Amino acid sequence: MFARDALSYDPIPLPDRNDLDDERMLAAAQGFLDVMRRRHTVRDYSDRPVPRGVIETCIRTAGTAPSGANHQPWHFAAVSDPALKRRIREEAEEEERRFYAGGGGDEWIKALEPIGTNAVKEHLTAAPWLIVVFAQRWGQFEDGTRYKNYYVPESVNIATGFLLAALHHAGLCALTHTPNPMRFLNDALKRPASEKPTMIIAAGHPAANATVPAVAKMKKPLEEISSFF
Ligand code: IYR
Repeated sequence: MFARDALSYDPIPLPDRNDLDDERMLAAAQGFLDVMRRRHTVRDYSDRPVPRGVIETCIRTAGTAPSGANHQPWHFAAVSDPALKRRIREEAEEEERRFYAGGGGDEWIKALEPIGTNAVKEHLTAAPWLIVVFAQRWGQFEDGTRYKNYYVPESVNIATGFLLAALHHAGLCALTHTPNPMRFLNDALKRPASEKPTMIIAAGHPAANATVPAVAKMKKPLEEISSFF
């Protein structure tokens, strides 16, 4: 939705202020780091169901992300239907078999060795939910006329980050998955050609025997990922 009838600048006082003192600010920053450090990308899911309301609420969080001109150029297709998950799995595995058979190129396939991935994508049927993220390259008013969206990849990727944080905060595990190409998702999920699928996010509870690759715990230190001036 992009409101054609709200196209003029109409300032309202900043609705939510959070004037923490410096000490509380640091404690809050540290607390969030501690929460986010406990997020892991998980490939092995249990069959424990997740209520739709939890997924809806996490998607609402994603929808609070900033976006170019506030056009909110995203759509999240949430799938729990087993037959549809199976279809998505079959079509994704077909793409992945091509990738691992050499389509990805030797260097890329080698880089994935420590992650331990292959063309079998059990998470696509095992996880109770798949959330497929679509980027809206252009939008349409109700009368069918098109409008341009701006900073689409940036906006959609920020919203996706919010979604991953929300799922984690709700106690769920997730896996970001990008079979390539992903056009089959438009057909499976009935999304228009103006939308580009960017990612499949599997979400659910981890299996009892879930593992993560040891390398996933090795995060670059602050000195390497930042510079201060
Ligand atoms: N899409 C493939 C390959 C893959 C690519 C990267 I970069 C990863 O971090 C993991 C996998 C797959 O899902 O197996």
